[in-house]
Amino acid sequence: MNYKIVSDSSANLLELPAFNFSTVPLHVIVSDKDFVDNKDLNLDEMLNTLSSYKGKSSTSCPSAQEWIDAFGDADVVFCVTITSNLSGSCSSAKVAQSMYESEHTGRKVYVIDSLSTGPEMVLIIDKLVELINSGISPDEIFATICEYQKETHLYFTLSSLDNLAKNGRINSILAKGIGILGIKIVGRASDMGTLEPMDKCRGDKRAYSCLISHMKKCVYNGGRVIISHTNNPSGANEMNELIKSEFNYNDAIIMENRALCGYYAEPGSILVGFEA
Ligand code: X90
Repeated sequence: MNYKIVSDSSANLLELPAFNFSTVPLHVIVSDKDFVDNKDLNLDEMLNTLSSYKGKSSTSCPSAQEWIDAFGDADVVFCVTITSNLSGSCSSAKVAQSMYESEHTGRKVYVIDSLSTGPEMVLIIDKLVELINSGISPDEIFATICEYQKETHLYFTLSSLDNLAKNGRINSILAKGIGILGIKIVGRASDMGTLEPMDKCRGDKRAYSCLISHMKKCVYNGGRVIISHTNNPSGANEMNELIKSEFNYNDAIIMENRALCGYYAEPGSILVGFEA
């Protein structure tokens, strides 16, 4: 059986070494420019355009046809999307699923709503690779991944909530004051796949140790960690060092946010995906 994993670009992954994988881009639209979140994206250009542009900007999710094109000719597709509570990506994937399955008898698509984004999607994708390679059946893989999702989390510190508020992804009252005077928000992806604020902190250092204290409350106990950042490699390293010293963890994987996560998790932000 020919397996494929397909995710949308909010996972910040372009390829998976030694696995049949494709990604479907979301779009960031600034003025008349469409930044397609694929391998050709010029992230610096996007961030520079955004910082100098004061008008409206927005994002859009993949169409069902884009998902179908990415499914290719696989017999079994595991499709991982950004949270359905903040994006239409998962709905498009479900439309693609029923079209693909009805056009190709015997083929099967499993849509996995990450209820999250970025590094937590990478944890799910890595676990899918492990499960597929273990040789268990597709239905068993799906059931196991649904259980695994209960153990994975996404915590973050954000430097601004402007783009989230302007695009109606959070309540705009929440966004007030964040970013001004170095106020950072520390939050997490809720069980429903929405942005759940946990604390407000002044300055990066306080925000990082605040995030660590919330990880402790969540009974983080040395599982895998993946960190992504927007234009903040030093912050990501600092967070990695803190996690290593506080929890005796080896080393997190550090990744850069691409267009979609970089647009909403504005420069200076850090996302931490971990297994509890
Ligand atoms: O369909 C679209 O246009 C995409 C909309 C995506 C909106 C949310 C993106 C969040 C990106 C920000 C911090 C993490 C929040 C996680 C909450 C589940 C990253």
